[in-house]
Amino acid sequence: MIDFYTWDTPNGHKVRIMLEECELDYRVHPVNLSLGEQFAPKFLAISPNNKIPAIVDPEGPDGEPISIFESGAILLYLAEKTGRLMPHDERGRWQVMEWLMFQMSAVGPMLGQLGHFLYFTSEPVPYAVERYSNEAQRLATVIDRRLEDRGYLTGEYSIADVASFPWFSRHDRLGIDLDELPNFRRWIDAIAARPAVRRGLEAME
Ligand SMILES: N[C@@H](CCC(=O)N[C@@H](CS)C(=O)NCC(=O)O)C(=O)O
Repeated sequence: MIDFYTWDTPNGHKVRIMLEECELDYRVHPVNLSLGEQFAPKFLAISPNNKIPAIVDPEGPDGEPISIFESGAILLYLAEKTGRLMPHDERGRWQVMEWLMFQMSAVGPMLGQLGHFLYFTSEPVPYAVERYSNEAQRLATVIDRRLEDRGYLTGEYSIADVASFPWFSRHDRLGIDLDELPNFRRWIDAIAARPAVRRGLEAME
């Protein structure tokens, strides 16, 4: 049984979707970010950056317990553990790496900042909203272009899609305009229809 430390946010949803896709047994430990529970010393021991998500797998690769933080690392770990949502050929694996790193370095940070400046500042900051809105729209266009001739980011559904979906599924809330992005829309709808994804997005409490 994997211990899963999370909260209802896109980074938490990525891992929960993956746990559901892999049909792994897991126990949810809510880390209430509004109450600052991410700063508790006990949580810091498994997540040195004080952020969700994190997991503890009692059966690590050597049979000993292992804890992992950073959602990208957790997705890779679970893909390797189960042999799921990661291609078995080397070229395919590198494509997944590219699009996973694209999510971790661009999609998460930029859409995260946009959400912050849209919903969490005490007073409006128009420059920041404009900057991150433009970047979010640009990133969605990158995805749309990538999907012109394929159903998923690397052909087959993989952890690259699992990583980006929970961020982009919030396109309405983030004001991303889908009018010119038919491939992006098709991709969002296809992933949202997966039963494991629906379970992974259920509210925790
Ligand atoms: N790069 C990290 C980002 C994790 C992250 O930003 N988590 C947010 C929630 S989505 C968090 O725990 N925020 C709490 C805080 O910043 O105090 C990952 O992908 O796991």
